[in-house]
Amino acid sequence: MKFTANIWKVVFPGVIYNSSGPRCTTPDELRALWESESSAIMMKSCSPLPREWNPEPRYMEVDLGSINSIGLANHGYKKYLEYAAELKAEFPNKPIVVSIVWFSHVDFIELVTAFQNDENVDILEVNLSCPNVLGKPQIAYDFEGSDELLAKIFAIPGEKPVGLKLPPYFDPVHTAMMAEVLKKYPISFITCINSVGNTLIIDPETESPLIAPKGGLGWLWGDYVKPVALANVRMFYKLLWDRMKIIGCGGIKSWVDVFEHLLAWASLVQLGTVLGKENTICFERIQKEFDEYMDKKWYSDVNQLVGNLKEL
Ligand code: RRO
Repeated sequence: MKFTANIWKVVFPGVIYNSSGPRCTTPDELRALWESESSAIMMKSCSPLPREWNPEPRYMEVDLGSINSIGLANHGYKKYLEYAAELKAEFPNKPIVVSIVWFSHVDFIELVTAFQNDENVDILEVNLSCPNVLGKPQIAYDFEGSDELLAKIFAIPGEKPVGLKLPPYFDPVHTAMMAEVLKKYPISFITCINSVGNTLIIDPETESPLIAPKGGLGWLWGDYVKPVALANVRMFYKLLWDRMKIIGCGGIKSWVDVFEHLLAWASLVQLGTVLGKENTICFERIQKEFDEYMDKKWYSDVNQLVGNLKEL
């Protein structure tokens, strides 16, 4: 049995799709996602103008995940409007989700307005957790700044669901402070979590960091971050369960990770590192494994599962 999901009126044919991460930047990569079992097409976070990739090596896989400093490389939002039109014409049944990054309030307003007015885009995910203006914290770690920005974003007219990609919070007090801000706006969903930032992996053979940019400091994904992601899904569930959905992201590479994220309260999940490692075949594999397990457990409705973690 395959569960479906929805975010407002947008229906997802399954609960598993890609994160704004590996393999979703170029038209070929997006086409491959359309042709896969991914239940939506999430595009790479985009900015007003195209941005170049950071110097290589900028993305490295290790046994327990991956580290990246891609540098918000993307083709600029106007190209993603074009890609959305091409793909939607050919494959109308999968939701198209755009991801928007922040440099200034003006940029965000331009992009949100353009995507809200575009007929091919279904959902907007605003990335509040990317490195932004030099010397300032990530916007989602600045609660007052997030509030000001969200007031502007949610003043923009539009029918499409708008959600937020959040960084991990490591202190429940911070999670609660952010939840108070989020409660003020008609946010459709939050995606928990973006990568764990500013980490360092060293290769003892070469005595060097694995990646080149920023002296080797990069963003961590994969097995390393799953417990952090689950804790964030669960903490926000307790604060926001009656207001918005949560999309789980972090360390999902098999059916059991999907299962755990849903138990914590995710309604949908996104795949990142595993998509980088296995390519789009991972959707078919994980979906099949997950469906089989659901049948084995006699679950027939996703709501029998979502949020039903049996706390001790
Ligand atoms: O492009 C990146 O370096 C990047 C982004 Br925008 C993000 O949101 N998360 C990440 O791990 N890398």
